[in-house]
Amino acid sequence: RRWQQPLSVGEQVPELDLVTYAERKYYVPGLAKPPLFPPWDRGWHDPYHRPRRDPLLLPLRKDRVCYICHQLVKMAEGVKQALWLTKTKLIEGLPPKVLGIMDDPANQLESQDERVQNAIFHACFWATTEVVPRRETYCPVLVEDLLHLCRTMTSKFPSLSKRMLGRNYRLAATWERESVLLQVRGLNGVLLNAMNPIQPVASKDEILATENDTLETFYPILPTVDLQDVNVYEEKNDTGFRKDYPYPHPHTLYFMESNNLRPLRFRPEPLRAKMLMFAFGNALAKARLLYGDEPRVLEQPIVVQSIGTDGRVFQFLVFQLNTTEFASNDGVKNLVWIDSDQLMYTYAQRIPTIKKKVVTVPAGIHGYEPNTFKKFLALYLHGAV
Ligand SMILES: *[C@@H]1O[C@H](CO)[C@@H](O)[C@H](O)[C@H]1NC(C)=O
Ligand SMILES: *[C@@H]1O[C@H](CO)[C@@H](O)[C@H](O)[C@H]1NC(C)=O
Ligand SMILES: CC(=O)N[C@H]1CO[C@H](CO)[C@@H](O)[C@@H]1O
Repeated sequence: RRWQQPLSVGEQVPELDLVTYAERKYYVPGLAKPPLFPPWDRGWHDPYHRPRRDPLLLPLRKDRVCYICHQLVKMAEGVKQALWLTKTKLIEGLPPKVLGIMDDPANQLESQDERVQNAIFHACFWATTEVVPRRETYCPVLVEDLLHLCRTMTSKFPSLSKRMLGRNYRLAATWERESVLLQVRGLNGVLLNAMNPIQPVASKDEILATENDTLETFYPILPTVDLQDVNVYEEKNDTGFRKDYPYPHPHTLYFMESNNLRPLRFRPEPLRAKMLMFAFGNALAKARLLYGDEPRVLEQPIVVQSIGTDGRVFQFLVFQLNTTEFASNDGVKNLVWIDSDQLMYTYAQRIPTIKKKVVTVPAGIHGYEPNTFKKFLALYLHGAV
């Protein structure tokens, strides 16, 4: 507790002396309670007895609350809430440019489906000896394998070699939405960086057409619900990479929701919201670096993509930051294309189900969906073909 001088009788009536038991060092009935003593200073730094710091006196303490979105925040209203916070317009499905890359047979691997199925087999069956493979093992392995398949396109498109995967980097982006201070912070997915930025996906007309769009609200619920409110924070904008990093442009952000425990794992809707918040955060941090802190409509929009998966269901997202004016609801909006709930396969079974000596469900992968990997590859190739 901070040292306070309690009000004592002696102060009020000067001719009376307050007799306390301070000198006796123990409680004596009839004598007054001594005032609190000033905190004792040891005179040297003892790491085992560090004095507790008063949260009200911390140097970064501010009166204004900041709402923080970090990697564990599950937003109750999902994508709708993220759209409001980032002033973004949602378009279902992937942008035509990406669909064009996807449908071009020149952008496919040789014997693609076989290799993708091998990757699934590897992740689910061959990389582990467990009878029922754990999500924690097979989900990251599957994403690694798929990325490896994507990388084999480098011989065809040499500019793919100018990419780098970044892990465990820490992001910070601050913005103000309708007088609410917000931040996206901390660790997030695996980020693929590129030497060259992705060109804008939406044309000028499409961007201007968003001017008259209104953002959906969810009135009785606050837009900041479930975000962490803090008073001790720094208003920081940081891409998480040094200024001279040779791969300065964020390209695609991969989220692997591989927690084995279902309550801890993100369901598809909160996962999409998280993907949108962090794609936005990466784009905003980049925009602050390029164009400064002033809110403005960007001449050259910034595009960041994101892919989230739990090892079976994939979510694809393309985000375009066209404005950093978040204070008002009018004017140009940012754009996001989301293709949700794409199955790569329905289920994988290691041991066949046998009933009455008849194999009812054979072992292997069931319900393989070739289009999902095509989308995965198209997002990877975006910006290089
Ligand atoms: C937006 O609405 C205003 C007024 O209603 C109109 O003048 C303007 O042309 C509209 N803009 C677009 C892009 O539709
Ligand atoms: C980060 O951006 C916010 C919002 O524009 C600004 O208030 C803050 O000063 C910036 N911080 C730094 C360190 O540039
Ligand atoms: C590249 C691009 O289309 N940028 C546009 C973003 O939106 C503003 C405002 O409509 C335009 O001025 C930019 O040209």
